[in-house]
Amino acid sequence: MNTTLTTPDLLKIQNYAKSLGFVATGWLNLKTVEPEFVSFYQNWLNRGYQGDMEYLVRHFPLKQSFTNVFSEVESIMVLAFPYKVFPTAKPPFISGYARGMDYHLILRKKLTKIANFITANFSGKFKVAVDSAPLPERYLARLAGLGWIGKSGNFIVPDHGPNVFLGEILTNLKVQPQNRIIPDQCGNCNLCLNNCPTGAINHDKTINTKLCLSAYTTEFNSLPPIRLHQAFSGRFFGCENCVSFCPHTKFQPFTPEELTTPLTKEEFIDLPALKMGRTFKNTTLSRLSRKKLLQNYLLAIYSGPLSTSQKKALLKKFKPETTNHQTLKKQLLQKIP
Ligand code: B12
Ligand code: SF4
Ligand code: SF4
Repeated sequence: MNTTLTTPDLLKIQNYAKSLGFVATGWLNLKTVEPEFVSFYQNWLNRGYQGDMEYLVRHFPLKQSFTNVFSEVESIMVLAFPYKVFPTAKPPFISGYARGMDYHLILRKKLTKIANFITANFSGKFKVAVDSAPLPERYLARLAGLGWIGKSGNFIVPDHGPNVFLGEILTNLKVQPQNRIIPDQCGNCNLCLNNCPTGAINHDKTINTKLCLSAYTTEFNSLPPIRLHQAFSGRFFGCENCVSFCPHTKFQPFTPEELTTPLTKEEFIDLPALKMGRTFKNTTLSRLSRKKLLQNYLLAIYSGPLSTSQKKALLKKFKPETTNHQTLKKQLLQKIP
């Protein structure tokens, strides 16, 4: 018979997680998703809104049962970890979530610490997950009572905001049911919809990723349609208007050490000559290939604040390394007077 964690046990684990910096935690004793979620997600895929992210189609059947991630799963602890964002985008813009060390590495380490704490105190086996496992993380976070899903699709933790990462610990321990749902607090606010630079946010809280600048700078290899070029406005990695305009977002200043990853303006301009492997080592940006980063570079140079002659000179000097670079260089130069 597996151990059943009681409310005081969960509180002890929650306190430990808070000591490691997590701002919200909750538990679920579910093994599968509800049928309503399956049709909602299928409908999103049917509209082709996953764009280049074909892996989402492959992951969809796996997402429906959490036993696909951990065969012995009885309960899931869901956790939210805060990240800092900028109030405004300044080129070359790198989203707050991607500044500093790769969050997947940081969170995985912290989740493993908590899992070890659980095992030491209550026994049990576990599997930790952040982002890339086939789990519907926002769905789980809502059911675990951490917060609500905003109109932007972002998951919002009350008193903290949408600027949180989500992570999970799947265990073979049973938990007393918690039944905690936080009501939606968006009300009449539409700031995310009104400030999305491309109108990528649908009215059912989903994203059309074929219009999303975050998708084009972090996930897609294909080129954005020409009509979106200017909207990049100097973005190099990620976009977070739907996070930074949210009134629930808590802003905290970055310390100088935390700002070491982002490039200076001068380094950025010289990016093709930089040793990227060394510059971006262990950071979220290291998840992208040099080819992809150079594609982002061209768009950021074109749409950023440099003078027309500087842009023209940099684009002309750029030596394409892929056919995408070639096409993009041509498209962008054609649009500069
Ligand atoms: C693919 C992906 C993307 C894509 C698509 C995003 C999207 N909105 O669909 C792109 C590249 C655009 C993206 C961008 C970003 N992402 Co992203 N992304 C993912 C990933 C890998 C899968 C998301 C997915 O399946 N999308 C499809 C939609 C339909 O599902 P969903 O977004 O998960 O959630 C919907 C359903 O769950 C549904 N739902 C929830 N409960 C219920 C219940 C019922 C009954 C029903 C019917 C529906 C329902 O409502 C949600 C909103 O539509 C997750 C990690 C994961 N494994 O889940 C991270 C994740 C969602 N991303 C994250 C982050 C941080 C971001 C960015 C902020 C990064 C940035 N600054 O550039 C932006 C935010 C853009 C936005 N508004 O969503 C965080 C989210 C944190 C948060 N607080 O919400 C996650 C969870 C990663 C992590 N582990 O922290 N992302
Ligand atoms: S990340 Fe940017 S482009 Fe994508 S939905 Fe949010 S505001 Fe719109
Ligand atoms: S900006 Fe407003 S509408 Fe959008 S998620 Fe935040 S509170 Fe909700």
